[in-house]
Amino acid sequence: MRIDVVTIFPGYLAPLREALLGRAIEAGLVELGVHDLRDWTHDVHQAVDDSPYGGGPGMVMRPQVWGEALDAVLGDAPARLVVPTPAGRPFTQATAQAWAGEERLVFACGRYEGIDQRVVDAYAQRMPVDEVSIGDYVLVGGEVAVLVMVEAVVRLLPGVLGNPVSAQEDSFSDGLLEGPAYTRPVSWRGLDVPDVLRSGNHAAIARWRRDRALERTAARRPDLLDALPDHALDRTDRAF
Ligand code: 6GU
Repeated sequence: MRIDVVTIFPGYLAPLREALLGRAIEAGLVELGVHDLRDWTHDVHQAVDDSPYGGGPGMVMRPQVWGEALDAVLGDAPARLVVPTPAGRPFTQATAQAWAGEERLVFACGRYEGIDQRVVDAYAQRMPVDEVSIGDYVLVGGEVAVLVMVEAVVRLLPGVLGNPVSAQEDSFSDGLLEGPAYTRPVSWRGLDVPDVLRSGNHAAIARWRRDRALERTAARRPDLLDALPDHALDRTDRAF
């Protein structure tokens, strides 16, 4: 997969080259390009924003500079364009799974009050464009959202995680939150590992884990339980 990010703060994306993502790049599983939007300005001040038509606070990013930048970064290869914005559709695990199947993702990070809408409208005429939000809170710009989304996507690519079963058993992949996990020692600060996990009874362990996942989901994310299709719950599940 090829990932490009256009931003006025390229340094913000440095963590993409660390740890799991850095190894995916070194292993050739992901190619990453980070581009400074100001490289496509022509004025001495390298201005990327201007005041909004209709008035109001804040600044809007100018369409011409974004157009030149995206034309250059996109080239002719097919790609999906992603514009992070708190006004976007929610980014979810399902979005990450869908994007993990793409050849190429290009992220356009806006700052200030956003990017002139005509940029999205123009590119949407020739390629898939997603305006997405990572949650119901407001960030200063799209850069941190890109870190979140790229990490969620790249860990799903074949060969990136040491153990592919971890991606299959994630919270959300079965629509439930994951339950608690334990390791040695058996007793710590007076708290013991649940006996069932040391019983060797695999059916009992699976049942216990499922019950804890259901219990936690009911307590923390009742919306997820309500959204489960009927066939996702068995008869023993229905107590929760
Ligand atoms: Cl994608 N961008 C910004 N600026 N704020 C956000 C967001 C994105 N998602 C949630 N808040």
